[in-house]
Amino acid sequence: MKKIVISGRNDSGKSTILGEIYKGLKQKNYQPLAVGSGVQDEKPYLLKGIDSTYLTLAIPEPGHDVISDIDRVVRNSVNLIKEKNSLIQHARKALDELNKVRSVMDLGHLSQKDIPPTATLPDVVLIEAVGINDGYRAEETRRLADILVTIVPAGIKNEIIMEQGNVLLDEADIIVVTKIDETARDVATTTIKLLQRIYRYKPIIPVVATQGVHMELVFDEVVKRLADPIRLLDLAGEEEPVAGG
Ligand SMILES: Nc1nc2c(ncn2[C@@H]2O[C@H](COP(=O)(O)OP(=O)(O)OP(=O)(O)O)[C@@H](O)[C@H]2O)c(=O)[nH]1
Ligand SMILES: [Mg+2]
Repeated sequence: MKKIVISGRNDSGKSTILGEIYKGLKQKNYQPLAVGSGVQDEKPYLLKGIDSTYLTLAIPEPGHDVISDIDRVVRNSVNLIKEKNSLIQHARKALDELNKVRSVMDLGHLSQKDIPPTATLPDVVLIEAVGINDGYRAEETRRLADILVTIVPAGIKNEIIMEQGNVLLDEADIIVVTKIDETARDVATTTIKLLQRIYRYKPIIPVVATQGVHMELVFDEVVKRLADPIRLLDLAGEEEPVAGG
């Protein structure tokens, strides 16, 4: 399963963006599993409509941005969903059996509708990093991510962006600039221009995450990276007619 990691400073808007990306991926028929890094993340996730089945918290040790054994957390969550599904399937079978007995005894059928449907298994993981207050240097977060989305609040000090060793900016796949609605226009413009000057070839997307403004641009970049290029190549090959005889 591919891991999308949302990194960035404290209070930069990571949970809000994660919730938005979750919604966007659901609409594109993915089923993400959301992994928060602290109790403060739970409420924004639920507000964004993340189903509690697909929500888990994994709190890193102090000084760390993400937990080291995230794979275990993901495996546990998937196993829980599988167990629940298996209970549901058993309940359905049991009710079928009971209804057979009731039918022999001329009693009415009991309805299956009170048994919940089984849950789809997740196919992509969305992880929120802690955002320790020292800028964008958490290398473990970069290593963990298949797709790294780094969040920069529009009002951030320029010196922080220009610090050396900001791996989470230097190696971000997508940079999202948040809170442009509550930042003075000239300040936001300066931040965006500075990022564009340093990271010429990266997507740098200004958004108002709380209102979903420009979030579709973020989904497009994420989905583009989720699609497996090898598989796409194969498909392209199948469609091409073979030239000559
Ligand atoms: N005006 C405005 N507020 C935003 C935006 N994005 C997030 N916020 C607000 O900023 C606050 C922090 O947002 P979160 O998404 O919780 O930020 P976070 O980075 O997950 O915070 P921590 O996990 O606590 O580090 C909340 O009150 C959000 O409603 C935005 O684009 N515009
Ligand atoms: Mg958060």
